[in-house]
Amino acid sequence: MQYNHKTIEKKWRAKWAKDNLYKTAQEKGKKKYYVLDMFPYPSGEGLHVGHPRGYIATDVFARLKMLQGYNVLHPMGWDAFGLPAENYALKNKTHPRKATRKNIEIFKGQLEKLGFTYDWEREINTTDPEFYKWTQWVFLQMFKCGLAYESFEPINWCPGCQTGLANEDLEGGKCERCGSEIEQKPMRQWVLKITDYADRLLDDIDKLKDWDESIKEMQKNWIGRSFGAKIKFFLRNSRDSATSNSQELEVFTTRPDTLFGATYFVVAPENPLIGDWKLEIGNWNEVEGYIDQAKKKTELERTDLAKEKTGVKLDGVVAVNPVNGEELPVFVADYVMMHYGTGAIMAVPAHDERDWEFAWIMNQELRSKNKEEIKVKPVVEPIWEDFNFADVHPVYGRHNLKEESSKDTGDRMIEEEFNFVKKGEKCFTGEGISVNSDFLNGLETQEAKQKMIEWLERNGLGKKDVNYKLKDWVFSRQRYWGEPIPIIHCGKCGAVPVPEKDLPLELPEVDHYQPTGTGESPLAGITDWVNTNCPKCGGDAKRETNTMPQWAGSSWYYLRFIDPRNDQALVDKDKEKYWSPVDFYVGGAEHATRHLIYARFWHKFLYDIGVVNYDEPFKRLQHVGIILAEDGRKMSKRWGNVINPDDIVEQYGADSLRVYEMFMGPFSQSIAWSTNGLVGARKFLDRIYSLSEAVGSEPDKEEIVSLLHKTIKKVGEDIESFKLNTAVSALMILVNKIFEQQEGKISRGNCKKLLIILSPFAPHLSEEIWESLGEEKSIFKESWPEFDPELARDKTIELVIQINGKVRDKMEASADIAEEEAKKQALEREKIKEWIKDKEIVKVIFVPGRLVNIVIK
Ligand code: ANZ
Ligand code: ZN
Repeated sequence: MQYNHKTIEKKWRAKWAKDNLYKTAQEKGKKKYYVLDMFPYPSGEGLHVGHPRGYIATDVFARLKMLQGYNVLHPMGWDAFGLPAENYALKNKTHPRKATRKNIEIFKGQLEKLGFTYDWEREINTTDPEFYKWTQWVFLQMFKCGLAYESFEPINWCPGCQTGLANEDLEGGKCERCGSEIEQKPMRQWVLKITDYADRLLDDIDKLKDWDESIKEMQKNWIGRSFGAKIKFFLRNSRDSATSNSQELEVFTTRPDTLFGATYFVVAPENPLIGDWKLEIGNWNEVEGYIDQAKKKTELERTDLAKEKTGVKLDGVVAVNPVNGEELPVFVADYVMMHYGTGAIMAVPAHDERDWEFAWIMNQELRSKNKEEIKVKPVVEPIWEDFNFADVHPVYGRHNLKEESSKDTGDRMIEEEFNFVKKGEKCFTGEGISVNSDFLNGLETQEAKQKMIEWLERNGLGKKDVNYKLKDWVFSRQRYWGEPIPIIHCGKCGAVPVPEKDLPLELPEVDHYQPTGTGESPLAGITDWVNTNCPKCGGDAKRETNTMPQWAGSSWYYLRFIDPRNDQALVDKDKEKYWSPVDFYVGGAEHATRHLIYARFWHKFLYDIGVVNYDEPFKRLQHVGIILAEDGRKMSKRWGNVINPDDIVEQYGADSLRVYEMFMGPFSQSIAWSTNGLVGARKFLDRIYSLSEAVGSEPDKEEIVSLLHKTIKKVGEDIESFKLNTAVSALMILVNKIFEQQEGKISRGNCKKLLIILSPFAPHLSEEIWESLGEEKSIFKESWPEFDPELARDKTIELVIQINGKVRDKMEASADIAEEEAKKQALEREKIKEWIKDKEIVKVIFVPGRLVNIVIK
């Protein structure tokens, strides 16, 4: 029997809105729950069925929490500044504001059809001056605390988007948006000192117990902290060491214990110091040619381990190793990056694989020219007990691993590797015992590092140091569609903040919002906006014309949902205290290192200045897998495989879409759309509808009652742990059982329970049936049903575990445990593992209800 989704769904959405069912208010004494989606960019293409997957899941979750008696905050808004919105507007020749407004309307219309619990009175939009007033306010506080500064360093410039970009905006050296090769361009820019927070951002990751491990790992790597030392080398003219001046140059190393093994020295091609030595360098033309070549390479090409290393020796210059006075040849090579460490390195080919490769390649050339080769000097010997294959560099050696592995196996091979390493015939990057290193000899690596640092510090030749991969956040864009940076430049007073009372500093209207490409934003052309007076001295001054990047508003928006219309403060303190932190945050994994690092940074800053009371913004984090098209490709206009949720809602109903998207597979996995699956979801709902027509007073069979209680327990627990697919499947199993055992009839009391646990997934249909049972209040005013633990308990049995037919262990298992699960559990038991040790498992046999037998060799 089919239900009419069109009339039912429309009716309930109107009623919920009229009754203000989802209006959220602070209620003293009621437990709060804040569940949030990463808010969307309203792009011009509208939503496809992949977008709502996360929104549906948080909605199911929010409804569970409502039914459990929580005061739930589940808001929605728009992240509408930034390049995508602006590029869309440029392409369609409309003003970005107009385009944005229209896109929001489309998005909102699409979302509204899906029956979400959003309180639209809390809707926010990052491009609304009442919102970005506070984005600007945060910037000003950072400026006052010395965390926002102007810099003139070369930055990433995208010739396609015609703007500077942050490191986070690149993907393999290309613009993440348009794919253009990134250039390094020196220009004035605003930078946020996120590196001041690097340690806290890193160390506090361990507090985030309910975050995906993978995302935490990505953040750790992005911050990339390395402990080591800075060491002073001296560069001087090799011909006339007595008279030439020597120049100090520092290197950063994570292995100060290998200082005695440094056999050459490298400077990055961009290092300005090379120019200072122009007169001393005998082969200047060659060096200059190399530097020009290096400029054309992308960062990825330069750092790729698989690419052959290149470089040129600086004839006439040597570097003096501070620990033993040895003179080392100096090279310029592009595997050394200017913006990491100090832009120069001490090279230890015996223990660093990049240096090893470089020396290997360079020596072939030097040999052919009859010049002195780079030495390889082993200074760390491996310890046999800890020796690990992975610490031996496999390529560029006299002994190639591939050849050997065909001849030798096992221990012999390891022993041979060990001996190669000892002789310095292969690169060894592991830790061990210092050798050939004077006062470090005999020490283990950790101790040797320590001792070398002490020696350097005592002699004023270096010190302990930390380095981060994370760079300060380049925060200005030379584009129109962003928050104006609230700074005024005065000839006398320098950069002066716009007074807080003048916020918001509104984005002015311009005739041309196309990027200028000159490194200035289109705002620079509006002279009557640019020219202003200095707030400090009253003299002539000019406004900053750069705008903020699209990541600004999203760095704090979740706080504004708590108190969206406050014009006195970013957020009211009491309200913040009640609702913060976000209990559960759901969104795409692509935000792991950008949005989520930026937001944690801003939040910690707001914590430090007393705006928020908790130092991490998001308690639990879950990432959502992508929905691919039925053909297995990404949904895209380009492939013509986009499915619009509007069409699905029209044909099958919103509840079917909701149930299907939750059922289609584990939430964090990417998965292809299937129309068959959708039809299945609709059939399931039709069955429930017909069930409701057969509600009676006859009591249900014991088996059904017990299964109902199990299902109540399972659905609640599964939603809580975001196993939404198995929650739906449990509901399906229950409904099937009712048809099988009771011909689709069910008692009134149990039908009500079934409807409540179904309602988070299919809210419209559940409300409709609920009402047809004579209920007057909304089903969402009910409580989540309790289950009887006795009835919900799985019947358990004892399974015997045998090894080669002999009983070795026993375990409790549910009576209907699946074969795979039984085998897995048996093999994971400590006792059994002890019996098996490293013996080969031939097969595992399962006899349901009785035993698992493991056959080993
Ligand atoms: C000598 C040495 C010996 C190194 C050794 C390693 C092993 P992470 O861990 O990524 O921080 N390095 C330093 N600055 C560099 C730059 N600007 N471009 C390229 N490489 C640079 O890496 C730190 C190590 O990377 C440093 O430690 C340095 O090489 C290299 F057995 O110094 B090491
Ligand atoms: Zn001034």
